[in-house]
Amino acid sequence: MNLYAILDLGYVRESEIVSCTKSICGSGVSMLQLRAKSKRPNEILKIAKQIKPICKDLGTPLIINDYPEIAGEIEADGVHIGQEDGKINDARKMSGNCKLVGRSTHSLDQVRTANNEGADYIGFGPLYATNTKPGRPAIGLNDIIQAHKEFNGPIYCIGGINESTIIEVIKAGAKNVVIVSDLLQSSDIVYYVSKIKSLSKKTLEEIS
Ligand code: TZP
Ligand code: MG
Repeated sequence: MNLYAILDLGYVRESEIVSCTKSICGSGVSMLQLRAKSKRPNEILKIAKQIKPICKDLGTPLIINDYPEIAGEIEADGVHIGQEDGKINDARKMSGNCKLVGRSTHSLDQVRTANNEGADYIGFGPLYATNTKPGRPAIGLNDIIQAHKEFNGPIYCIGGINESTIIEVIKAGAKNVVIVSDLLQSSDIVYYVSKIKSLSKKTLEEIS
């Protein structure tokens, strides 16, 4: 199970960005996304420049949410775009050919489209309603297995995943997950990630 973390600046104070990035990158997550919905592009660029060397030193791929140009400028490993953010190929070009272009999907139709468009990975959710993405209805767990049949690449299940829900999410067929608020609000991120990983491993062993 790969765990994809998001440095969502709705949860992390400016003064904690560096220490939080270090903890996340040292915790064994597979990727880190910078997500800053309420910041302007020039502020996001500044923060991206700050965290890029940390991610590089610790070997964690860095993905920039929403802004292919910023991903290109800092030579990030990837860019993540939503349903309203244009075509995968356009984002790839705008990012100066980033290695990874990811897409948020909320239905099986969107999974199929992302597959046809050549998304490198997708987010699939929100599985549960979540304050991190207010107003977006939960899609539930029923389509996870089918989504894996429709998409030829990694699927990161997302939305409302935490220490309690991770077990049923894995039982429903999730292979990789994104956790935002529960991870960022934990008192010890390194310990939190190891706990999620061991819960997932145990659950996978039980169901296989
Ligand atoms: N896209 C779908 S749900 C979500 C995003 C960015 C937020 C997930 O956050 P959390 O706090 O893990 O529920
Ligand atoms: Mg977007």
